[in-house]
Formats: sequence, structure tokens, C-alpha cells
Amino acid sequence: MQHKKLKDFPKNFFWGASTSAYQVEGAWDKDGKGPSVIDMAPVVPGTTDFKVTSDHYHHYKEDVKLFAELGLKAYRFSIAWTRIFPHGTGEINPLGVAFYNNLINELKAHNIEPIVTIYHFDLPYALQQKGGWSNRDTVDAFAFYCETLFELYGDRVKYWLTINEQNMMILHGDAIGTKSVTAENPEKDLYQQNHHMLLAQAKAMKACHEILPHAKIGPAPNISAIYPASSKPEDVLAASNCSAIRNWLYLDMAVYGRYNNIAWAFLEERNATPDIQEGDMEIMASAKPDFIAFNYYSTQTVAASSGDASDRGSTGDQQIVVGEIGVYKGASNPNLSKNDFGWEIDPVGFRNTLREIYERYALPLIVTENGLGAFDKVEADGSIQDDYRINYLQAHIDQIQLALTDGVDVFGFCPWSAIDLVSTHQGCSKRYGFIHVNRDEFDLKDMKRSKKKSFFWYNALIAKNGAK
Ligand code: BGP
Repeated sequence: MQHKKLKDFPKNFFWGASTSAYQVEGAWDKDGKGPSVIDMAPVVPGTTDFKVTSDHYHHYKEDVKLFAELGLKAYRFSIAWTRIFPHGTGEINPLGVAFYNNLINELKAHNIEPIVTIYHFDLPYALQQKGGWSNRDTVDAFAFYCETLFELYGDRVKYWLTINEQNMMILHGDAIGTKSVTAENPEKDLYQQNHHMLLAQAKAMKACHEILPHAKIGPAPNISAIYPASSKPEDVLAASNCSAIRNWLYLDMAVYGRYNNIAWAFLEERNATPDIQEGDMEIMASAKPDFIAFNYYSTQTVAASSGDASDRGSTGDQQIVVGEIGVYKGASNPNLSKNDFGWEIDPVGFRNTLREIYERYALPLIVTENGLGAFDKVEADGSIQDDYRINYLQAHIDQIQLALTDGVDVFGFCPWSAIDLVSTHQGCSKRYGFIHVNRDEFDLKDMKRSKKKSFFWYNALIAKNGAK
């Protein structure tokens, strides 16, 4: 649809930016914090670990001041479960509680709306040792953790996100470093974990509404429109399969409280349907999100399955299709360029994705991640000329405006990332931030913060509320 006149961004649009605890905070074992699965996972050779990252834990005041200078209206960050409950459950850690109290207060003092992700990949290791998400007790541990957060911070935090990219943990857990499944039926175990997370999310949404009637809560999967590799009907069917398994399984459950039929058929075929206990589906059906948060980096393209192991390929990276034997296989899209890490760049696909989600669920949307990972270069004068990042973000923001004009209700955009941090599996040389952090992969240097060119660009854009 070609619009003659574009709608303006809404007046109180959340121009924000995102981070996650384990990727930005550092201080991995400070002040009583317990280890998470990420802390205990092997480090990808050639990349830094997550012990210090950007040391935001010690720099949070300076960082929030910079976020305010950037003009952020909202800041999306995650709480490290292991700072609050070092062992996942049991004794609360007052120093961990204090850190987030301070951070939230600092944000509020600068008029920045805190948007809190409850869980972003970093399950407490103590829970993992008892089976992690395969163990149903983790559902209760999560529900208790959520209730604790609502009680602790609910007087100041209005926007809550349940679980970051549950779908990526399931489909790309190897790359992210979160996957742990039993040997005898790994797929069933994986989807049992998935069921437990869906149930945990439902309990979190219900508890939030009970404890904080004025707060809003939603899921935060990674959603992308899926293209067929050609107009061959078999390819179109493969795209529909992929979309059900990658996207709608998660949102259908969050919004409607039911298993998507195509995803369920896929699980049946593989003898991987989860065990569902009595009452689970009632809880799922009665839990309702107030909005949908989603992360978007790229679209995915798939072709009809060849029916053998050749369906599975690639690196397993979050944005590169792995393929499912007999269901679909990854294909590359000749119409799109790629970033330095092989992720396809597709701003128009972003508009498609926004439209598809809104048409399906009719809930307000907030984009909680979008951005360009790149090897930034510090010039002799200290500046960082990240025009490639500006171009990427501007192109995606343009598509939000088109989607708004299409009638999609979008209330915020929080690109990844507010400040440089450590990538899930590609180290800290893959940078995303508006703010540069002076450290290398293995040399922590002085951690000095500096503003990239994109910082000034985003600041000007926010000041004009996205208008050109
Ligand atoms: C998403 C995650 C983030 C973030 C981002 C960029 O999948 O939610 O935690 O890291 O992707 O990915 P990466 O760090 O792999 O470059």
C-alpha cells in the first residue's frame, strides 16, 4: 500500500533502547550474585566471557545520565534472577535487590520509563542443576521470582516483559548457550521445557494483574515474517510450517492460551508433544497479555523440505534458519543484503512483520530489539562514524511509520543496544550500541564511554518524535 500521507508517531511514543543483564552488567559474582547457566557455559573460543562485559553494574549512574542525554524516553533492561535469588529460590539477596532499586530510581529521576525483562537467557545455575526447565519445579520458582519482583519494584515499574526470546532458546539454544536436553528423547525434552516456560509465563501474567492492577505485561519473542523461497506451493507450505513453529506457537499460547495446530502436528509427528498436567491449559487460557513485545532483526526465507538431513544446515545462529527435517529448510533471499555476520537486512520485512502480528492478535506492539551488529572503528580523533547503523535504524523506523499508517498500534521502539555490550556468542567486537565502551575482546582497557555518531542522530530523531 502506498500512502499519500503518513501518520505521525504517537505523542508519547517510547523512543527507547535495550540491554540485558548478563550482557551489560558484568560483576558476575559480586555482592552475593549466584551463577547463572551463562556464567557456567563454555565460552566460545576467540570471544570474551561474561564476567565483566561493560561493567554497567559499577557504571550505571554514568550510563543512565548518558541515556538521558541521548533523549531516551524508555530503557528496556533485564533483571538477573541470580542477583535477587542467588540459588533461583530461597533466600533473597538484599544487595541484588538494592542494585535494581538504585537503577530504577536513577531512571525515574531522569524521566526514563523502565521496561523490565524478567528473564533474559540467564537461568540460575542452581535450578539448572536440578533439571532446569525440564523440571516442573522451575515453573514455581519462576512464578515466585516474578511475584517478588512485582512486590519489590511494582510501585515504579509499569511495563514488564516475561521471557526474552523463548522461541530462540528453543530453536537456537545451542548458539545462545542455553540448551541442555536429555539424550533419550531430546526433542520431547526440549518441548517439555517449552511447555514449562509457557506455563511459567502464564503464571507471571496472572500474578502481575493480581498484584499490580495498573501494570502491563507481555511476552517478548523474536518474531519475523517468513518468506517462501519461490512461489512454488510446496515452498509456501514450508513457510507456513516455519512460521507456525517459530512464531505463532509462542504468540498463540501467550494470547489465546492454546497450542498452534500446525506446531502441535509437528510435535506429534516427532513424538515430542509435552506432558500437559490437568489445569495447565486453564491457566494458559486465563492469562492475558496487555501488549506484545517482540524483537526483530531480519526476515527468514525457507524452501520445501528435501526430507533428509540436508534440511538442517547453517550455523544455528538466531537469525539464520536451521531447518527441520521433513518440514522446511533454510534458503537465502537474493533480494536482501547481509550484515557482517550473515544476517539479512530487511526493513520492508519489518513492516510485514508488524502488520502480521497486529492483524493476528490486535494487541498494542512494542519493538524491544532491532539493530545492527558491526565492527566499529574508532577514528584518530576518537569519533565513531557508524553511518551503517544509522542507515539500518532509520530504514526500520521509516517502516514503523508506514505500519502505523497501515493502522498498526505500535507504542515503542527500543533498539539493541543502548550501549555496547557482549553479543550472545560473537564477543564484544560485534557492537550494537549508541555509546561506545572502550574495551577489546581480551583487554578491558578503561571502559570509557563515548558517543558514536548514531548517538547524535538518535537524539535528534527523538527530539522531533521521529519526524523528518
Ligand atoms: C537477540 C537477543 C539479545 C541480543 C541480540 C543480538 O537474540 O535477545 O540478547 O544479543 O539478539 O544478538 P547477538 O548478541 O547474537 O549478536
